[in-house]
Amino acid sequence: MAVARFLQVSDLHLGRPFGWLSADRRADRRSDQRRALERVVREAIERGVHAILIPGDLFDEEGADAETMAFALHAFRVAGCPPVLIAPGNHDPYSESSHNWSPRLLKARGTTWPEHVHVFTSPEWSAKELDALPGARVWGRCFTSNGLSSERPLSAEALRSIVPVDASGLDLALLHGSREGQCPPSQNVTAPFSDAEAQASPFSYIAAGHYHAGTRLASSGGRSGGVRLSYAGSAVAIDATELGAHGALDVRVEFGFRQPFVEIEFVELDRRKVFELAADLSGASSGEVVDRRVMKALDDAGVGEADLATVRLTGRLVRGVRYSGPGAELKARVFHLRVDLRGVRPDYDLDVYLEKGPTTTEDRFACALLEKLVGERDPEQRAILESALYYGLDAFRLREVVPSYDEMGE
Ligand SMILES: [Mn+2]
Repeated sequence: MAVARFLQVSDLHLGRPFGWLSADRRADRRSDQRRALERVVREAIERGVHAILIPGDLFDEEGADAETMAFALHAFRVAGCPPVLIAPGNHDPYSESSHNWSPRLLKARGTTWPEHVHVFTSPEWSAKELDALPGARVWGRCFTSNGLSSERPLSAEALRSIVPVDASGLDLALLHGSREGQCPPSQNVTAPFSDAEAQASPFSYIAAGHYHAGTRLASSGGRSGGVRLSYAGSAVAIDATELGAHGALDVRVEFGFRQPFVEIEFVELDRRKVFELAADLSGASSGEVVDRRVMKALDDAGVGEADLATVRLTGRLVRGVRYSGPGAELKARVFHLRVDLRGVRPDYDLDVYLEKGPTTTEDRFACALLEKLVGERDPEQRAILESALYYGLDAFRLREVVPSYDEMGE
């Protein structure tokens, strides 16, 4: 019996601009991504894995900037780094004209991927054998454009040419695509496959990329036992919706004696965590009190200084209290804070306008918008009308309008 060991990491999105972070934080986050990849190489060496598996989206886009490319091309040039197998995804597809992958274009710039880095350059499945692991084959396929693909990479047709060597042999796959029924709301379906297709495939284990949240599929028999497929998720969180911990997977496979058995262990890579919290500002008598409520929500949830948080405020803002976003002390509490005020409503008694009928300009304005609101069913249109109503009333009552009923960040 042999034990094969791999480190699976994907969706690093190196070179991401991080425009949603404040300008002085973007470089830090890009540096976090690079540290994560360096850590992958270190962990791979320390754990003695047979290969690093990267099922797609190592880069954020096809023509990565020079600094990102220089880093990536050197990241694996570390003594003792095991073979690295890369299956380009929809963000960093392979083509002859790709500045990330094309050997010809890289050579023209006087560089190349190291010998031990293998890039799958065909959209058809092809295999790579590992010298240190006789009897094992790692299969991969690549994206060739960044358009969404409806091709089914695990259909019987796509897998026709793959014939397992023997029942105790090991066939692994690197697959960038979408497990049906599991697509996060912020992502697109591309290269779709069903759980049934994954279970029926000739692969003992499928290292999947594309989804930024980690998920796994247990084997229901067939070619292997244990875990049949898993997504490591993004190596570091790419946006504020990617909650929780992010990292790689240590994949261990017993094979060669009986049917392969697969176990995985999560390896945390992101030094920051992403949180989404709620806080009620009802009764807060000043902006500082609102900040303290947000601060308490952060404390209660155990948010660290290095972390990122979205805090959704709810409740009714006391009349006359202005809140135009977090103050300096609160901003300094975390790496990134976004305060969402869309759930906040001011303390205006709207029924009064409808009861007494319009007599002043303010009344006529309020009644006109309230009537529109009553007739509107679309939630987005309702939200716009509501904001317009409250901003208008602010203008009449407080003689000023500050952004309060929208989203606010650092
Ligand atoms: Mn992708």
